[in-house]
Amino acid sequence: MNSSPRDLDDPATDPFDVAADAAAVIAERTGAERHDVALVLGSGWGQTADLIGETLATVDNADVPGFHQAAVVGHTGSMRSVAIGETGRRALVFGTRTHFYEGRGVRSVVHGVRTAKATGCSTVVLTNGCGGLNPAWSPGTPVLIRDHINLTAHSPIEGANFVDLTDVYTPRLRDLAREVDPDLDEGVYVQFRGPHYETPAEVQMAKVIGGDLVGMSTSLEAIAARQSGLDVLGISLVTNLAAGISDSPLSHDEVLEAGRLAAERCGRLLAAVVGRL
Ligand code: 8IG
Repeated sequence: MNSSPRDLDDPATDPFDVAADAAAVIAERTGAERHDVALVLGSGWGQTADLIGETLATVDNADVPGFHQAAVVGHTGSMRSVAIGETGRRALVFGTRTHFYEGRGVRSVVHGVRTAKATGCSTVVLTNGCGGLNPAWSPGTPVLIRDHINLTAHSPIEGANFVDLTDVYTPRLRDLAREVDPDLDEGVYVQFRGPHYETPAEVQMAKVIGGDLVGMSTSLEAIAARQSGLDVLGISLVTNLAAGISDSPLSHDEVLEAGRLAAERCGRLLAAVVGRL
């Protein structure tokens, strides 16, 4: 490999070259020439990939160009190559993501998605933990992402490159998820910068502009995925009611607990969807 790895933050670096470097390391370490689907596990989703199939290799993020250790408690700073049942296909499971609020720049935020494409994936499943605006969504409810509103004021796309976002969250994949779990609701995900949660007034704003879910990830990654020609499935786990929707204050412990409670439903959903892609 390169003795001096390319620096993703250097404007002179092409981020797609770093993704290609990362994919080469992943292929070498996992023994898999290609992967077919990538999953990004957000808050509350940590254990949910276990039902997809057997883990054949685990690679530390620190060993892969452009990747970083986990910044969030409950996330895992490694990626796994998982056999998708008996299909002979492979899933690349990212145990954590880089969030925009970490200040590493938007290239780092979308590096996993670009690396997924470079390993051969045609689909990425983006999961997250988020706040819900619909009081009927009790903590632990998974919700399909139908569309998003990106309030970060940033884009992962560089230059005059006008990527169409009409169907960011591939309709066929949403149909597939609903076949697996007919009770799944859909919603519009609003990405805030964070890392603070919203004020109740900001949550009301999200509602007025058409949002159903509030979080700190996913939108930028989904945009980069569409630029790369990947199909996208987005699933949020409502881990808490958004600020002001219920009377109680928000805590990360509540987030982790909701994840534990929802792990079985979410795990079955992921395994079934990935098995049928
Ligand atoms: I987990 O209520 C989780 N992540 N912005 N708001 C935002 N992000 C979140 C929330 C939330 N819950």
